[in-house]
Amino acid sequence: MYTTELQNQAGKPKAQVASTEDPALLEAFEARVAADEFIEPKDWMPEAYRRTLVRQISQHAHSEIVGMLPEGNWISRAPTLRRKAVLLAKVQDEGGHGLYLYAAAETLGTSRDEMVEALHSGKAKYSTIFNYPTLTWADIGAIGWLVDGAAIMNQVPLQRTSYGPYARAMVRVCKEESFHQRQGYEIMMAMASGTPEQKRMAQDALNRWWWPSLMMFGPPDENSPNTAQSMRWRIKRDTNDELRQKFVDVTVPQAEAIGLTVPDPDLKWNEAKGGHDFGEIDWEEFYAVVRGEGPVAKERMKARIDAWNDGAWVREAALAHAAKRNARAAA
Ligand code: FAQ
Repeated sequence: MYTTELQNQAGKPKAQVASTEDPALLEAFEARVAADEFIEPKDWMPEAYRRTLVRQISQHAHSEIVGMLPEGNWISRAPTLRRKAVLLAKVQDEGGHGLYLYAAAETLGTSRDEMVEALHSGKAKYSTIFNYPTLTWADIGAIGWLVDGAAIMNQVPLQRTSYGPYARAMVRVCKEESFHQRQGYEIMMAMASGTPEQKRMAQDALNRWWWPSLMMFGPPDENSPNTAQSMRWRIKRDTNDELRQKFVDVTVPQAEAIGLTVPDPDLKWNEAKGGHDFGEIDWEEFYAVVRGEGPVAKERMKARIDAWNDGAWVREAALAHAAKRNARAAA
């Protein structure tokens, strides 16, 4: 018997939970993780490790898929053909990321249908950031710059996460996200150096997307129930607060370079810590959005459920086609 330290929602150790898993297997597993070896689908792993991975990877996949919606709204309204083609490619990439991630989660023994059902029933989460509306074209710039920027900050370390299929999926995802971040920043750059009205739109988008982007990294470490264990298992390589700090430090000079102001009166460089101090995040807003009370949460879920129902005939046709081909091959 061994014990696993769990943490409650306040991030404090909650209980020592007895496990009936074989201590020798557990010890070998932990030694492999400590040696930075990848754990692969057929390897033995503790059930709690498997559950944590399914939770994180499937939520990550859902975020990519729901994340297509805010930008998808703007494909038909992009200001030029070039912008339209780029946005179309970006949104398509996000769909691809969702599919690699669902495939990575499936290697842990959970089916795509189960994951989709968990999303549609509200059981599974997806990133809070996608519950905010995209009001102007500048929002598309802000999403690429800030949301993809935050996603990369979180995902680059995940290329070294301990579960092999997740780590490998992240390699391609990060390459694509870095192109997405640059296209967003380029939109912001063009608008910030455009007409006064365009600059105003860019600043307004930064004002609305800044704080929700900081929330993407999750609750503060002291209130993060999963971080400590996920760090021990090397699923997470950095804590929520460490990544949030890095994001602020990288992004503030980018805003300054294009003449935009980060909407935080408490933001200032702290020489001693070698990073920026920044204002308090509205955690009540964060938890409300996590609970499904975000400004456009209902629209987002309706769009996904409608797409799933409207696509039923495609899935049925593909299955019928596969069955026919198999029958022909067997004959
Ligand atoms: N939104 O104990 P922790 C993208 C939940 S991809 C909603 O700290 P953990 C690409 C958390 O699940 C963006 N829920 O949890 C793109 C947990 O609840 P649970 C997505 C959140 O897992 C760009 C509870 O709070 N990226 O943007 C959020 O250790 C543009 C307690 O939190 C990933 O998913 C949140 N922001 O750390 C697409 C990256 N934060 O599950 C389209 C992979 C926390 O116990 C356009 N995921 N929660 O019921 C991770 O790195 C981690 O899961 C964290 C959370 C850091 C998100």
